[in-house]
Amino acid sequence: MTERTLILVKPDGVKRGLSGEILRRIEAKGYTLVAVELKAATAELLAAHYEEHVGKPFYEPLVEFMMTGASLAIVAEGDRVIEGFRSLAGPTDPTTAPPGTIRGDLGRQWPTTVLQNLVHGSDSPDSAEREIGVWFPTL
Ligand code: IDP
Ligand code: MG
Repeated sequence: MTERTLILVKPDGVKRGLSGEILRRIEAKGYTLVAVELKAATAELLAAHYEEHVGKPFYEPLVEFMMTGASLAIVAEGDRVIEGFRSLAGPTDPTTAPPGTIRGDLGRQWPTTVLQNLVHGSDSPDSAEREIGVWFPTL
């Protein structure tokens, strides 16, 4: 089923100049880019985006990290793209994410203890719809 997902190249990825490489992998897989925008997230935007993590021990450091620079917000479309991009991204911890994945090939949780793992991808159709609305209110 054709669906849409919200992908972020997080500030670590943008700063390291990996936006192009990550877009390349999304396109090489065959997904269509619907929207791409470099955007500096506010605390309010991040509270809406990371709704399910508010109150967790890593929430404050995560928001601080996500405000250290702009993120590249992407809406991609394709058959099972939600699941497919999470597979391209790899597991949350970049140190143990398998080679071949974005996090496994390009990330290594450095230089802080917060998981700077390069990308975000929506994890369900409901999250995708909410997150697309948060980053692209006009879509
Ligand atoms: P996901 O991005 O793989 O879906 P989530 O569990 O949704 O992982 O966590 C959201 C983000 O919060 C992660 O991508 C990572 O940046 C950060 N994070 C998750 N767990 C931890 C943790 O235990 N310590 C620090 N940061 C974490
Ligand atoms: Mg998540």
